[in-house]
Amino acid sequence: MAQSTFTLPKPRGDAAPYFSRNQVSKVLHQVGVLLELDGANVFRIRSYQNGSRTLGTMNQDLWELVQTKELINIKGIGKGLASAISEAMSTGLWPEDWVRLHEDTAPGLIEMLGIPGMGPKKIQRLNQEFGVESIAELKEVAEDGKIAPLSGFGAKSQQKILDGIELLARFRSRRRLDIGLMYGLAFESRISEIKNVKSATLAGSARRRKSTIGDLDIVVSAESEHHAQISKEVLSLPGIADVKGAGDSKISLILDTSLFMEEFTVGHIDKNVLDAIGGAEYEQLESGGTIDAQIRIVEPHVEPFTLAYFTGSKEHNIVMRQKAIEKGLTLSEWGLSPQDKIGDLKGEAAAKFSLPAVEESDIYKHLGMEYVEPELREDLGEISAAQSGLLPNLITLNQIKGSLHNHTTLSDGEASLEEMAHAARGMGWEWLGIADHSPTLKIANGASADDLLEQGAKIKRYNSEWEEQGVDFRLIHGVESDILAGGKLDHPDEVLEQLDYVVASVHAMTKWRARSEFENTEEMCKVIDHPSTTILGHPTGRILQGRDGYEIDLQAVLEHMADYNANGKLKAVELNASPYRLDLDWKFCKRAKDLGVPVIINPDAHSISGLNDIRFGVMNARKGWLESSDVLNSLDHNEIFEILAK
Ligand code: DGT
Ligand code: CA
Ligand code: ZN
Repeated sequence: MAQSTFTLPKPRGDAAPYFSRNQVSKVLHQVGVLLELDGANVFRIRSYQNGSRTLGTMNQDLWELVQTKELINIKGIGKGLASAISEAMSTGLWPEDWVRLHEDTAPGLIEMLGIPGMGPKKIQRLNQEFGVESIAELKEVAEDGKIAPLSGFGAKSQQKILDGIELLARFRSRRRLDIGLMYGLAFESRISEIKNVKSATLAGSARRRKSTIGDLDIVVSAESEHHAQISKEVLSLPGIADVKGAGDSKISLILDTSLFMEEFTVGHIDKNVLDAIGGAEYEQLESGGTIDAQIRIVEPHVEPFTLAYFTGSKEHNIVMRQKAIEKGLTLSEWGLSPQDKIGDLKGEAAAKFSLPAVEESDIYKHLGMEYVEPELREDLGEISAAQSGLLPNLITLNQIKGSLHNHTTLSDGEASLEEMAHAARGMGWEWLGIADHSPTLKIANGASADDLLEQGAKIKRYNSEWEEQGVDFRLIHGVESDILAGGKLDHPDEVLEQLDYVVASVHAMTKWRARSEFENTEEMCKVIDHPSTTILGHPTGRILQGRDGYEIDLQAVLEHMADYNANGKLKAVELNASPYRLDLDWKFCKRAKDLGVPVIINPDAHSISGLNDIRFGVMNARKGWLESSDVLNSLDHNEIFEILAK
């Protein structure tokens, strides 16, 4: 969390002004918080808060105000503050009491600021009452029920603290792919713009498109004489909350949301998902979030090896090294060298004898393999496939021609049918399936049968207009039917029969999560048996960083669906592309493919921008070995109508 990284900025350059207005404003804010944690006088705290706000929003040049001694006349900045600021900017030294506050405050108290709903005042009080100095200690007193009796707290607020601690822990360990990529690509592009940088590439789990990201790994290529300069410039980029270690070839950082050019906001989240992921406090967590980043700077001839190494996975690397050994070679992050030439030499020294590589594919070539796309590097059969030329030809975003699970204002979507269709056409799609919620799902404003059928009539009208005009675009009419008790679908059969397709989804999560795997699997198979069910929506109900799905034997469900497909009846499984879900998990994509169960990648869009989530679905599908022929999205509009009719 940004709040956990309270440090005083180091002076920049070797002449005044040593600090920027933003840095000073941030420090004043920090001092205000630290004073509050320390239980200081309210007026003193307020003077720092006001000072920080004033600097943050003013238009004048702060350094000029310091030089002309006019800072003192600015409303919101007291005498003492004005002189402390002037001193710091002129000398590069922060006032001693500020330094002491930063050094003396227990880091655990600062960490507690990251717990949703916890502010400095509450933390100070709890610290004073119980002597708690870490989140672990705070958790203990809350679990012992000691917070509830305190005046101003109560049982509810005690529970909220416990929930917040859990949320923070879950949130901190890993970040979702969309968030990881957002930080990773933004930082990658900032580094690429630094002078003398040949390339900067996001590696690690983000490049492999894992559903969640631990930390970011970025590999930078440049001639060695520029490494020191580049390292220095990386350290002065915006968005760095803290530096954990820095040299000419390795930098370890913590990034926060100030990295982004535009103000950080989270887009539309449907209510279901929001509840699972932390409710109203979620946005606070996300905008105060941080992510660790490791940067390596290497010479251009080494870069392909370093990139391959830091792309991983560790498991893939291990097998790659074994394959190298079988060929009398040693593979490392520095090179691929013949064992008989290197003798006892190791690492960088051994790599002097490396076979050449201009790009990663050369490494695979040297080892007698096809190039392995980063998404596949998980040691799940990709290496033997690469040796025998049997790697899949992975699906790409531009092969997507439509999707089948999207919402409009008829249920809980933000955009009308027309707006959604327009947006889909703008993305180059040939068709868009609309599947609004069914009546049972009240929180999602599920549509009545009458309204649903009216929507269908409208869609038919649009389609015939487009056909007449020769427009290559169609709307397809479905529903997202809630799965009801006993494996039944919402809406009477005669209504469902009038639709082009039905996405069957579980939303009664509490009930499904309380049940055994056996019961859930049975019920799911019953839903599949319903003649109207075409697509199984978000098959496990998981919300990444939010909640686990219900227990289910997904393999058994897929096998059940496979029987239908083998007999010419379409039963497709959804890969819900929302980055909060990515459900079907990539590991099951390959299983569906092997069983002959078609996959449909669905953004589950609740807004126009939600359609763009399709790209996360494609990433996940690629990671799961899917080719264009494995997904329904690659069909043209005639073909999709044809297959849905089965
Ligand atoms: P993450 O950060 O947990 O989401 O996952 P990764 O895959 O990004 O893992 P990370 O950041 O620990 O390391 C980046 C890559 O560096 C990893 O994918 C493979 C490589 N690597 C790291 N440690 C080792 C190791 O001990 N052995 C091998 N062979 N490779 C390693
Ligand atoms: Ca990583
Ligand atoms: Zn939906």
